[in-house]
Amino acid sequence: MVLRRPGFLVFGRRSLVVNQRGSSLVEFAFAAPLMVMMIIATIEFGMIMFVSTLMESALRDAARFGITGQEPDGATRLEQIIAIVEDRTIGLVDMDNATVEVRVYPTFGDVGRGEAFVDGNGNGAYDPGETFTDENGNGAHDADIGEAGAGEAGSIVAYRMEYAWPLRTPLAGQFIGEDGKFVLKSAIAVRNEPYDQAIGAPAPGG
Ligand SMILES: [Ca+2]
Ligand SMILES: [Ca+2]
Repeated sequence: MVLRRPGFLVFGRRSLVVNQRGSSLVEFAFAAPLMVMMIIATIEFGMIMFVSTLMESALRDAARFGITGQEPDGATRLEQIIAIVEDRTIGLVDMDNATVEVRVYPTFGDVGRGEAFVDGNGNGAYDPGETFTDENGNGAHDADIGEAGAGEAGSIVAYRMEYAWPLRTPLAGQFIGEDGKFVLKSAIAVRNEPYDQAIGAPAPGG
C-alpha cells in the first residue's frame, strides 16, 4: 500500500509522484556515502567515549584499592594497581602502550605542581640554567614534585592514566587526534586511609 501525501491527491498529478520518487533515489545515492561515514564516525566516537569512561572507572577502582594500603600476596601495591586498571579496561587498552602514574604529594594543592623557578627568558617553562627551588633536593628541576609510589597512610596520592587510542577508521583521523591516534587521559587524587592507626587498634570499649 502506497501512502500518498495529501498534496498529490488534491492536484492529482501522478507524474509529480514519479518524479518525486526518482529524485529521492538520486538524493539517496548522494546521501548514502555520507550516511555510512556518519555511522562509522558515530561508532568511533562511541568507542572513544566508552574507553574513556572505562579508564575513569578503572582508575577509581585502582585508587579505591590503593587507599587501603593493602599489600597483596606476590605483588607490590603498584603492580596490583596496574593489574586492576588492566582488568577494568577489559582488554580495550593496550597496557604496553598506556602510561599509569601514581605519585604522592604533600597537599591536594600540590598535585601536578612543578618546582618553583625564575623564568629568566619569560617563555613560561623551565630552561636549564634558570634558578629553581630544589624542593626534593635531587639537584635537578622537577616539572612535577610528586614522588612515585602509592604513599603511606594518610598520604595524598594522584593517579593518572594516558592512552593514545588508535582510531579504527582513517576517516575519523581526518577530524580528530594526531597520526591516527586520539589521546585519552584520566586522573584522580585521593587521600589514603589512616590504615596505620586501624591495624591493631583496640576496639572501642575493649
Ligand atoms: Ca624559561
Ligand atoms: Ca628537584
